[in-house]
Amino acid sequence: MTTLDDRTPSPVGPRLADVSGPSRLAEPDEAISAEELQLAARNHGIPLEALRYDVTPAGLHYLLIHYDIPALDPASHTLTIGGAVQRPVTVTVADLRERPRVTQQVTLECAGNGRALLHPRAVSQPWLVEAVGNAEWTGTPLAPLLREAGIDPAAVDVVFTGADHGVERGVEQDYQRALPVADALREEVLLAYEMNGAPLLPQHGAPLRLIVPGWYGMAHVKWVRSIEVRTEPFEGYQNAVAYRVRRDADDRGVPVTRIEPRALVRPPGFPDFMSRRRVLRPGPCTLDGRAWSGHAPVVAVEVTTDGGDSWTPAELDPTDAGDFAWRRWRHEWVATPGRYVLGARATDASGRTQPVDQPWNRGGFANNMVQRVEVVVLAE
Ligand SMILES: Nc1nc2c(c(=O)[nH]1)N[C@H]1C(S)=C(S)[C@@H](COP(=O)(O)O)O[C@H]1N2
Ligand SMILES: [Mo]
Repeated sequence: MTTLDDRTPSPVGPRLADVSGPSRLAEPDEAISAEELQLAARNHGIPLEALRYDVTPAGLHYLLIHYDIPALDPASHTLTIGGAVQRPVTVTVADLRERPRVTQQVTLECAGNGRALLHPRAVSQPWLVEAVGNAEWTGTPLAPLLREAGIDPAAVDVVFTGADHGVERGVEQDYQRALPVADALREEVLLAYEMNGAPLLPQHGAPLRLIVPGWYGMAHVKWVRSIEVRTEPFEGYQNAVAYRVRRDADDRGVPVTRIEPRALVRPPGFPDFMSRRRVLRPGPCTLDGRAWSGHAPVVAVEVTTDGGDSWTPAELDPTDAGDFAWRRWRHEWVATPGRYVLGARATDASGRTQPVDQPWNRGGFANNMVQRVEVVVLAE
Protein backbone atom coordinates (compact mmCIF):
# COMPACT_ATOMS: atom_id res chain seq x y z
CA MET A 1 0.00 0.00 0.00
CA THR A 2 1.39 3.43 -0.91
CA THR A 3 0.99 6.12 1.71
CA LEU A 4 1.72 9.78 1.21
CA ASP A 5 4.70 9.27 3.51
CA ASP A 6 6.72 7.29 1.02
CA ARG A 7 6.02 9.52 -1.95
CA THR A 8 8.04 12.60 -2.85
CA PRO A 9 6.90 15.02 -3.91
CA SER A 10 3.46 14.56 -2.51
CA PRO A 11 0.50 16.39 -4.03
CA VAL A 12 -0.70 17.63 -0.65
CA GLY A 13 2.61 18.04 1.14
CA PRO A 14 4.03 15.69 3.73
CA ARG A 15 1.46 14.18 6.00
CA LEU A 16 1.42 11.30 8.41
CA ALA A 17 -0.63 8.48 7.05
CA ASP A 18 -2.89 6.79 9.55
CA VAL A 19 -3.66 3.48 7.91
CA SER A 20 -4.14 1.65 11.18
CA GLY A 21 -7.83 2.07 11.59
CA PRO A 22 -11.16 3.59 10.71
CA SER A 23 -12.26 7.20 10.84
CA ARG A 24 -12.40 8.94 14.22
CA LEU A 25 -15.35 8.82 16.59
CA ALA A 26 -17.35 11.96 17.31
CA GLU A 27 -17.42 13.22 20.90
CA PRO A 28 -20.69 12.35 22.71
CA ASP A 29 -22.29 15.78 22.06
CA GLU A 30 -20.40 16.70 18.86
CA ALA A 31 -22.69 18.06 16.13
CA ILE A 32 -22.44 17.15 12.45
CA SER A 33 -19.56 19.22 11.03
CA ALA A 34 -19.34 21.26 7.83
CA GLU A 35 -17.14 18.47 6.42
CA GLU A 36 -19.80 15.86 7.08
CA LEU A 37 -22.41 18.21 5.60
CA GLN A 38 -20.21 18.63 2.51
CA LEU A 39 -20.16 14.86 2.06
CA ALA A 40 -23.90 14.60 2.65
CA ALA A 41 -24.59 17.29 0.05
CA ARG A 42 -22.47 15.47 -2.58
CA ASN A 43 -23.82 12.05 -1.74
CA HIS A 44 -27.57 12.32 -1.48
CA GLY A 45 -29.97 9.64 -0.31
CA ILE A 46 -33.28 8.45 -1.71
CA PRO A 47 -36.14 10.77 -0.69
CA LEU A 48 -38.15 8.31 1.40
CA GLU A 49 -41.38 9.07 -0.50
CA ALA A 50 -39.61 7.50 -3.53
CA LEU A 51 -40.02 4.13 -1.81
CA ARG A 52 -43.32 4.20 -3.72
CA TYR A 53 -41.56 3.24 -6.99
CA ASP A 54 -40.79 -0.42 -7.68
CA VAL A 55 -37.78 0.74 -9.68
CA THR A 56 -36.09 3.85 -8.31
CA PRO A 57 -35.84 6.59 -10.96
CA ALA A 58 -32.13 7.21 -11.60
CA GLY A 59 -32.18 10.75 -10.22
CA LEU A 60 -33.76 9.59 -6.94
CA HIS A 61 -31.34 6.69 -6.36
CA TYR A 62 -28.81 7.36 -3.58
CA LEU A 63 -25.22 8.26 -4.50
CA LEU A 64 -21.87 7.52 -2.92
CA ILE A 65 -18.75 8.88 -4.57
CA HIS A 66 -15.54 8.73 -2.51
CA TYR A 67 -13.50 11.14 -4.70
CA ASP A 68 -14.50 12.98 -7.93
CA ILE A 69 -16.65 11.70 -10.77
CA PRO A 70 -14.01 10.96 -13.44
CA ALA A 71 -14.29 12.28 -17.00
CA LEU A 72 -14.54 9.20 -19.21
CA ASP A 73 -15.40 8.94 -22.90
CA PRO A 74 -17.75 5.99 -23.45
CA ALA A 75 -16.55 5.63 -27.06
CA SER A 76 -12.86 5.22 -26.20
CA HIS A 77 -13.07 3.77 -22.68
CA THR A 78 -11.42 0.36 -22.35
CA LEU A 79 -11.46 -2.39 -19.77
CA THR A 80 -8.42 -4.63 -19.35
CA ILE A 81 -8.66 -8.09 -17.86
CA GLY A 82 -5.25 -9.28 -16.75
CA GLY A 83 -3.07 -10.50 -13.90
CA ALA A 84 -3.07 -14.24 -13.25
CA VAL A 85 -4.87 -15.23 -16.46
CA GLN A 86 -3.69 -17.11 -19.54
CA ARG A 87 -5.13 -14.67 -22.07
CA PRO A 88 -5.18 -11.02 -20.96
CA VAL A 89 -7.66 -8.99 -22.97
CA THR A 90 -8.68 -5.36 -23.52
CA VAL A 91 -12.28 -4.65 -24.48
CA THR A 92 -14.39 -1.58 -25.25
CA VAL A 93 -17.91 -0.94 -24.04
CA ALA A 94 -19.11 -1.66 -27.62
CA ASP A 95 -17.43 -5.10 -27.39
CA LEU A 96 -19.24 -5.79 -24.13
CA ARG A 97 -22.57 -4.71 -25.65
CA GLU A 98 -22.18 -7.48 -28.23
CA ARG A 99 -21.96 -10.13 -25.54
CA PRO A 100 -24.97 -11.77 -23.82
CA ARG A 101 -27.19 -9.10 -22.30
CA VAL A 102 -28.85 -9.50 -18.90
CA THR A 103 -31.22 -7.12 -17.11
CA GLN A 104 -31.97 -7.54 -13.42
CA GLN A 105 -33.37 -5.51 -10.55
CA VAL A 106 -30.81 -5.11 -7.80
CA THR A 107 -31.18 -3.24 -4.52
CA LEU A 108 -28.03 -1.31 -3.67
CA GLU A 109 -27.43 -0.10 -0.13
CA CYS A 110 -24.39 1.72 1.20
CA ALA A 111 -22.59 -0.17 3.98
CA GLY A 112 -22.59 3.09 5.95
CA ASN A 113 -26.37 3.43 5.88
CA GLY A 114 -27.54 4.15 9.43
CA ARG A 115 -24.10 5.39 10.54
CA ALA A 116 -25.17 8.84 11.77
CA LEU A 117 -27.75 7.23 14.09
CA LEU A 118 -25.09 5.40 16.08
CA HIS A 119 -23.81 6.67 19.46
CA PRO A 120 -21.00 7.50 19.34
CA ARG A 121 -20.91 7.98 15.57
CA ALA A 122 -18.00 7.44 13.21
CA VAL A 123 -17.16 10.72 11.46
CA SER A 124 -17.77 9.93 7.79
CA GLN A 125 -20.64 10.15 5.31
CA PRO A 126 -23.48 10.75 7.80
CA TRP A 127 -26.27 8.54 6.49
CA LEU A 128 -29.52 8.18 8.40
CA VAL A 129 -31.52 5.41 6.64
CA GLU A 130 -31.77 6.67 3.04
CA ALA A 131 -28.67 5.17 1.35
CA VAL A 132 -30.64 2.71 -0.77
CA GLY A 133 -32.18 2.31 -4.21
CA ASN A 134 -33.54 -0.44 -6.42
CA ALA A 135 -32.61 -0.08 -10.08
CA GLU A 136 -32.79 -2.21 -13.17
CA TRP A 137 -29.21 -2.89 -14.25
CA THR A 138 -28.29 -4.14 -17.72
CA GLY A 139 -24.93 -5.56 -18.66
CA THR A 140 -23.05 -8.71 -19.47
CA PRO A 141 -22.19 -11.44 -16.96
CA LEU A 142 -18.62 -11.26 -15.70
CA ALA A 143 -17.96 -14.99 -15.16
CA PRO A 144 -17.78 -16.02 -18.86
CA LEU A 145 -15.30 -13.20 -19.53
CA LEU A 146 -13.08 -14.36 -16.68
CA ARG A 147 -13.31 -17.98 -17.81
CA GLU A 148 -12.39 -17.02 -21.39
CA ALA A 149 -9.36 -15.18 -20.04
CA GLY A 150 -8.32 -18.40 -18.28
CA ILE A 151 -8.05 -17.90 -14.53
CA ASP A 152 -4.93 -19.30 -12.88
CA PRO A 153 -6.02 -22.23 -10.63
CA ALA A 154 -4.05 -20.59 -7.78
CA ALA A 155 -6.07 -17.34 -8.01
CA VAL A 156 -7.65 -16.07 -4.79
CA ASP A 157 -8.89 -12.53 -5.45
CA VAL A 158 -10.14 -10.47 -8.38
CA VAL A 159 -9.34 -6.75 -8.10
CA PHE A 160 -11.60 -4.16 -9.76
CA THR A 161 -10.11 -0.70 -10.30
CA GLY A 162 -12.12 2.44 -10.96
CA ALA A 163 -10.91 5.45 -12.92
CA ASP A 164 -11.42 7.73 -9.91
CA HIS A 165 -8.52 8.75 -7.72
CA GLY A 166 -8.11 10.41 -4.34
CA VAL A 167 -6.65 10.38 -0.85
CA GLU A 168 -8.27 8.71 2.11
CA ARG A 169 -6.83 8.98 5.61
CA GLY A 170 -3.47 9.83 4.11
CA VAL A 171 -3.44 7.06 1.54
CA GLU A 172 -3.41 8.09 -2.13
CA GLN A 173 -5.28 5.56 -4.22
CA ASP A 174 -7.48 4.62 -7.12
CA TYR A 175 -10.81 3.32 -5.87
CA GLN A 176 -10.18 -0.43 -5.83
CA ARG A 177 -12.05 -3.35 -4.39
CA ALA A 178 -11.36 -7.07 -4.56
CA LEU A 179 -13.82 -9.94 -4.54
CA PRO A 180 -12.83 -13.50 -3.66
CA VAL A 181 -12.65 -15.52 -6.93
CA ALA A 182 -15.71 -17.61 -6.03
CA ASP A 183 -17.79 -14.45 -5.55
CA ALA A 184 -16.50 -12.85 -8.76
CA LEU A 185 -17.61 -16.01 -10.61
CA ARG A 186 -21.22 -15.93 -9.31
CA GLU A 187 -23.47 -15.91 -12.36
CA GLU A 188 -25.44 -12.84 -11.27
CA VAL A 189 -22.38 -10.56 -11.14
CA LEU A 190 -22.59 -8.10 -14.05
CA LEU A 191 -20.47 -5.59 -15.89
CA ALA A 192 -23.30 -3.07 -16.29
CA TYR A 193 -23.57 -0.34 -18.92
CA GLU A 194 -27.23 0.63 -18.44
CA MET A 195 -29.38 1.68 -15.49
CA ASN A 196 -33.19 1.69 -15.88
CA GLY A 197 -32.90 1.18 -19.64
CA ALA A 198 -30.58 4.14 -20.34
CA PRO A 199 -26.78 4.40 -20.51
CA LEU A 200 -25.26 4.81 -17.04
CA LEU A 201 -25.23 8.38 -15.75
CA PRO A 202 -21.81 9.86 -14.89
CA GLN A 203 -22.50 9.69 -11.15
CA HIS A 204 -23.52 6.02 -11.31
CA GLY A 205 -20.32 4.82 -13.02
CA ALA A 206 -20.57 5.64 -16.73
CA PRO A 207 -19.69 3.99 -18.95
CA LEU A 208 -19.14 0.75 -17.01
CA ARG A 209 -19.62 -0.51 -13.47
CA LEU A 210 -19.68 -3.72 -11.54
CA ILE A 211 -22.92 -5.02 -10.03
CA VAL A 212 -22.53 -7.60 -7.24
CA PRO A 213 -26.12 -8.50 -6.27
CA GLY A 214 -26.63 -8.98 -2.54
CA TRP A 215 -23.47 -7.12 -1.48
CA TYR A 216 -23.26 -3.70 0.11
CA GLY A 217 -22.53 -0.81 -2.27
CA MET A 218 -18.73 -0.62 -1.89
CA ALA A 219 -18.34 -3.82 -3.95
CA HIS A 220 -20.15 -2.38 -6.99
CA VAL A 221 -17.10 -0.61 -8.45
CA LYS A 222 -18.02 2.29 -10.73
CA TRP A 223 -16.02 3.62 -13.70
CA VAL A 224 -14.27 0.25 -13.84
CA ARG A 225 -11.18 0.30 -16.06
CA SER A 226 -9.29 -2.84 -15.05
CA ILE A 227 -9.88 -6.28 -13.62
CA GLU A 228 -6.86 -8.09 -12.25
CA VAL A 229 -6.75 -11.68 -11.06
CA ARG A 230 -4.38 -12.21 -8.12
CA THR A 231 -2.79 -15.30 -6.58
CA GLU A 232 -2.12 -13.38 -3.32
CA PRO A 233 -4.85 -11.86 -1.15
CA PHE A 234 -5.49 -8.21 -2.04
CA GLU A 235 -4.49 -5.84 0.75
CA GLY A 236 -5.75 -2.59 -0.77
CA TYR A 237 -7.21 0.16 1.42
CA GLN A 238 -10.90 -0.37 0.69
CA ASN A 239 -10.67 -4.08 1.58
CA ALA A 240 -8.01 -4.19 4.29
CA VAL A 241 -8.70 -0.90 6.10
CA ALA A 242 -11.95 0.80 5.19
CA TYR A 243 -14.85 -1.61 4.95
CA ARG A 244 -14.40 -3.74 8.07
CA VAL A 245 -16.64 -4.32 11.07
CA ARG A 246 -14.46 -3.56 14.11
CA ARG A 247 -15.06 -3.41 17.83
CA ASP A 248 -12.33 -0.82 18.30
CA ALA A 249 -9.56 0.87 16.34
CA ASP A 250 -7.06 -1.91 17.13
CA ASP A 251 -9.33 -4.70 15.97
CA ARG A 252 -8.45 -5.90 12.44
CA GLY A 253 -12.16 -6.61 12.06
CA VAL A 254 -14.09 -8.67 9.56
CA PRO A 255 -14.85 -7.63 5.97
CA VAL A 256 -18.21 -6.04 5.17
CA THR A 257 -19.88 -8.22 2.54
CA ARG A 258 -23.61 -8.93 2.16
CA ILE A 259 -26.50 -6.62 2.97
CA GLU A 260 -28.19 -7.21 6.34
CA PRO A 261 -31.99 -7.35 6.23
CA ARG A 262 -33.83 -4.06 6.45
CA ALA A 263 -37.36 -2.76 6.00
CA LEU A 264 -38.20 0.91 5.55
CA VAL A 265 -41.55 2.61 6.06
CA ARG A 266 -42.65 5.06 3.38
CA PRO A 267 -43.49 7.97 5.65
CA PRO A 268 -47.29 8.49 5.67
CA GLY A 269 -49.17 11.78 5.75
CA PHE A 270 -47.32 15.04 5.21
CA PRO A 271 -44.07 16.35 6.71
CA ASP A 272 -43.12 19.24 8.92
CA PHE A 273 -40.52 21.20 6.91
CA MET A 274 -37.72 21.26 9.49
CA SER A 275 -38.16 18.12 11.57
CA ARG A 276 -39.66 15.92 8.83
CA ARG A 277 -42.03 14.68 11.56
CA ARG A 278 -45.19 13.33 9.89
CA VAL A 279 -48.64 14.82 10.32
CA LEU A 280 -51.71 12.66 9.70
CA ARG A 281 -55.48 13.00 9.93
CA PRO A 282 -57.22 10.24 11.90
CA GLY A 283 -58.73 7.27 10.11
CA PRO A 284 -57.66 4.24 8.11
CA CYS A 285 -54.15 4.54 6.68
CA THR A 286 -52.24 2.04 4.56
CA LEU A 287 -48.66 1.86 5.77
CA ASP A 288 -46.25 0.51 3.19
CA GLY A 289 -42.59 0.35 2.35
CA ARG A 290 -39.85 -1.93 1.07
CA ALA A 291 -37.81 -4.74 2.56
CA TRP A 292 -34.64 -6.46 1.39
CA SER A 293 -31.73 -8.64 2.45
CA GLY A 294 -28.54 -9.66 0.65
CA HIS A 295 -28.32 -12.97 2.51
CA ALA A 296 -31.63 -14.63 1.63
CA PRO A 297 -35.13 -13.66 0.50
CA VAL A 298 -37.22 -11.64 2.95
CA VAL A 299 -39.86 -13.95 4.47
CA ALA A 300 -41.56 -11.62 6.95
CA VAL A 301 -42.07 -7.96 7.75
CA GLU A 302 -43.58 -6.72 11.01
CA VAL A 303 -44.74 -3.22 11.83
CA THR A 304 -44.57 -1.24 15.06
CA THR A 305 -46.37 2.00 15.93
CA ASP A 306 -44.83 2.30 19.41
CA GLY A 307 -41.13 2.44 18.63
CA GLY A 308 -40.58 -1.32 18.79
CA ASP A 309 -42.45 -2.33 21.97
CA SER A 310 -45.05 -4.33 20.06
CA TRP A 311 -45.15 -5.80 16.56
CA THR A 312 -47.86 -6.79 14.05
CA PRO A 313 -47.24 -8.85 10.90
CA ALA A 314 -47.39 -6.90 7.62
CA GLU A 315 -48.43 -8.33 4.28
CA LEU A 316 -45.68 -9.06 1.74
CA ASP A 317 -46.51 -8.08 -1.83
CA PRO A 318 -46.71 -11.17 -4.08
CA THR A 319 -44.75 -9.41 -6.83
CA ASP A 320 -41.31 -10.91 -6.84
CA ALA A 321 -38.74 -9.01 -8.91
CA GLY A 322 -35.99 -11.55 -8.22
CA ASP A 323 -33.77 -12.56 -5.33
CA PHE A 324 -31.82 -9.29 -5.27
CA ALA A 325 -34.63 -6.73 -5.53
CA TRP A 326 -36.50 -5.21 -2.63
CA ARG A 327 -40.04 -6.35 -1.90
CA ARG A 328 -43.06 -4.20 -1.13
CA TRP A 329 -44.97 -4.72 2.12
CA ARG A 330 -48.17 -3.14 3.46
CA HIS A 331 -50.20 -2.93 6.63
CA GLU A 332 -53.65 -1.43 7.28
CA TRP A 333 -53.48 0.88 10.24
CA VAL A 334 -56.31 2.85 11.84
CA ALA A 335 -54.73 6.06 13.04
CA THR A 336 -56.29 7.55 16.15
CA PRO A 337 -55.22 10.94 17.55
CA GLY A 338 -51.89 10.86 19.36
CA ARG A 339 -48.15 10.50 18.87
CA TYR A 340 -46.55 7.40 17.37
CA VAL A 341 -43.17 6.08 16.34
CA LEU A 342 -43.53 3.87 13.28
CA GLY A 343 -41.03 1.28 12.17
CA ALA A 344 -40.79 -2.01 10.30
CA ARG A 345 -38.65 -5.09 10.83
CA ALA A 346 -37.63 -7.53 8.08
CA THR A 347 -36.67 -11.16 8.65
CA ASP A 348 -35.03 -13.19 5.90
CA ALA A 349 -34.96 -16.92 5.11
CA SER A 350 -31.58 -17.26 6.85
CA GLY A 351 -33.26 -16.17 10.13
CA ARG A 352 -31.51 -12.80 10.23
CA THR A 353 -33.62 -9.89 11.43
CA GLN A 354 -33.25 -6.28 12.59
CA PRO A 355 -32.37 -5.01 16.06
CA VAL A 356 -34.29 -2.25 17.87
CA ASP A 357 -31.08 -1.32 19.72
CA GLN A 358 -28.03 -0.19 17.77
CA PRO A 359 -25.61 -2.85 16.48
CA TRP A 360 -22.59 -0.63 17.21
CA ASN A 361 -19.23 -1.00 15.48
CA ARG A 362 -16.30 1.37 15.09
CA GLY A 363 -16.88 2.36 11.44
CA GLY A 364 -20.67 2.42 11.64
CA PHE A 365 -21.23 -0.30 9.06
CA ALA A 366 -24.25 -2.49 8.37
CA ASN A 367 -26.38 -0.71 10.97
CA ASN A 368 -29.80 -2.19 10.25
CA MET A 369 -31.42 -0.91 13.44
CA VAL A 370 -35.18 -0.40 13.02
CA GLN A 371 -36.14 2.99 11.54
CA ARG A 372 -38.09 5.48 13.68
CA VAL A 373 -40.73 7.57 11.90
CA GLU A 374 -42.32 10.08 14.28
CA VAL A 375 -45.97 10.72 13.55
CA VAL A 376 -48.55 13.08 15.03
CA VAL A 377 -52.16 12.08 14.31
CA LEU A 378 -54.34 15.18 14.58
CA ALA A 379 -57.65 15.31 16.43
CA GLU A 380 -59.42 15.50 13.06
N1 LIG B 1 -15.03 3.65 -8.50
C1 LIG B 1 -15.85 3.79 -7.45
N2 LIG B 1 -16.82 2.88 -7.27
C2 LIG B 1 -17.67 2.98 -6.24
C3 LIG B 1 -17.55 4.03 -5.31
C4 LIG B 1 -16.53 5.00 -5.51
O1 LIG B 1 -16.39 5.97 -4.77
N3 LIG B 1 -15.71 4.83 -6.60
N4 LIG B 1 -18.40 4.07 -4.22
C5 LIG B 1 -18.94 2.78 -3.81
C6 LIG B 1 -19.91 2.87 -2.75
S1 LIG B 1 -19.29 3.05 -1.20
C7 LIG B 1 -21.26 2.71 -2.98
S2 LIG B 1 -22.34 2.70 -1.69
C8 LIG B 1 -21.77 2.57 -4.35
C9 LIG B 1 -22.83 3.61 -4.64
O2 LIG B 1 -23.35 3.44 -5.93
P1 LIG B 1 -24.33 4.54 -6.53
O3 LIG B 1 -23.68 5.88 -6.31
O4 LIG B 1 -24.51 4.19 -7.96
O5 LIG B 1 -25.61 4.43 -5.75
O6 LIG B 1 -20.76 2.68 -5.34
C10 LIG B 1 -19.54 2.05 -4.99
N5 LIG B 1 -18.65 2.06 -6.11
MO1 LIG C 1 -21.07 2.88 0.30
